[in-house]
Amino acid sequence: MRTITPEPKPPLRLNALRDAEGPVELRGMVHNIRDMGGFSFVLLRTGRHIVQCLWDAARLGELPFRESDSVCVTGRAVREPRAKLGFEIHIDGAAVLSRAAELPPVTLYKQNVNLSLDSHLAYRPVVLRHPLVRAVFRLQDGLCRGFREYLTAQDFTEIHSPKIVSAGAEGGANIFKLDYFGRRAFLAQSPQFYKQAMVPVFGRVFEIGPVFRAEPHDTCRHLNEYTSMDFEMGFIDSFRDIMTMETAMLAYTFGLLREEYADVLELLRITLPATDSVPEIPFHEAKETVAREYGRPIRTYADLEPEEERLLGRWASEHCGTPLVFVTHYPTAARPFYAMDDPADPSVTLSFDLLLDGLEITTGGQRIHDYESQVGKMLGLGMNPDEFESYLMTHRYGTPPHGGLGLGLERLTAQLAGIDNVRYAALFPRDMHRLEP
Ligand code: AMO
Repeated sequence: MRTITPEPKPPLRLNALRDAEGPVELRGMVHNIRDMGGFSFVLLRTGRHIVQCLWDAARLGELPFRESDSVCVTGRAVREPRAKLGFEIHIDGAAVLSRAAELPPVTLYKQNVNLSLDSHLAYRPVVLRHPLVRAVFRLQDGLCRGFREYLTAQDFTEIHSPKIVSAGAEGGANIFKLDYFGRRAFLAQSPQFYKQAMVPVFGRVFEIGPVFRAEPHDTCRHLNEYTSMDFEMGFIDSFRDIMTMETAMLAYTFGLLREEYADVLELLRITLPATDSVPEIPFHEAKETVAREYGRPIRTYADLEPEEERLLGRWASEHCGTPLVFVTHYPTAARPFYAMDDPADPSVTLSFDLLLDGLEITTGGQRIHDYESQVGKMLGLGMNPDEFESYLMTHRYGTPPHGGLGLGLERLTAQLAGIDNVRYAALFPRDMHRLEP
């Protein structure tokens, strides 16, 4: 009888290779071959690195592989200061593990990807292999890890809420409808109802998951499916507890990136924002500051316009030494029915957005926890509380003062990496025109 023992092959670590003496074995994909006449430089792409190898044709004969093949090479690691990693592998032998049927349609070994948005996304499965492109998703890996590790350490419990739902949580028309065995259903716009329902269960919860927005917005900021990083916490004293938690989470995450993703930060030329004192500015004051500082007339008090957000980012960088800025007290009319109004001025809510470099990356705030108040606000908005019976169980059967936030993973990634279109920060973006690849 065969059995499986839990001892996987250890992942290939660069240091082990670098310090190797004697034979080394390396599996990877042929990234590029440069014929130097007599010998060739073979760049092997592993899951983390591009390793320079040397193929001596006089000794080994013709190359048995070509670009994009998967190979296993054996050889010796030799110190070589001119190689990017500080060493190279002198190949003694190679086995082809898998052959590509065709050469890639895009060059993956040039410094930059010079493709139009359409071609880039059409060839996405291949373009993602480019070192600069895949670095964006290593960054994303670090961001999710930071969020998860920090919140777990703060006693948050990770949850997974349904994405097929019977009612929208965020209001508005931007919701995908679905035929669910003959009944009307929707794709979740956010885990809002469920994370609130979990506060009386665990006190603190978080979720990293897909959400769906049917917004017909063909902009650089909107996706129709994105990854929402949400948390919700009970027994708060104020909505500022949420802002403090987010700032601390970001500080932790940026520390993790500095420690474990330094190669990614370098490749993408990322300077991480300062998090030691993030400014906070109320909505109306934010509008007036932008108007005063940059001469942009206020056109509406309904919401912040994208240009105002951009200028506010500039203001934070110029005056506060960080591209991060919290805008607080959004107008009640601009926030969903679950937002708590400010008792001191019910025309505004105890809510906030966090902007990074002039783009909203987070929305959050305190929620209504009192049953009568929540039903009252729904009625005031012309909603039928009967349609939200299961959501209202949270309030009816008791829930502590609580609040939380939703952070858009792709927007955060794009802003940190200086990417001007959020599509490039989604592996396989879904927008109005793209369902493939
Ligand atoms: P909101 O709708 O503001 O709030 O979304 C929260 C964050 O999600 C990101 N985001 C988007 N990213 C890409 N494409 C989109 N179409 C898109 N829409 C939103 C943004 C935004 O800040 N339930 C609340 C959050 C909460 O209060 O807990 C919510 O979903 O980064």
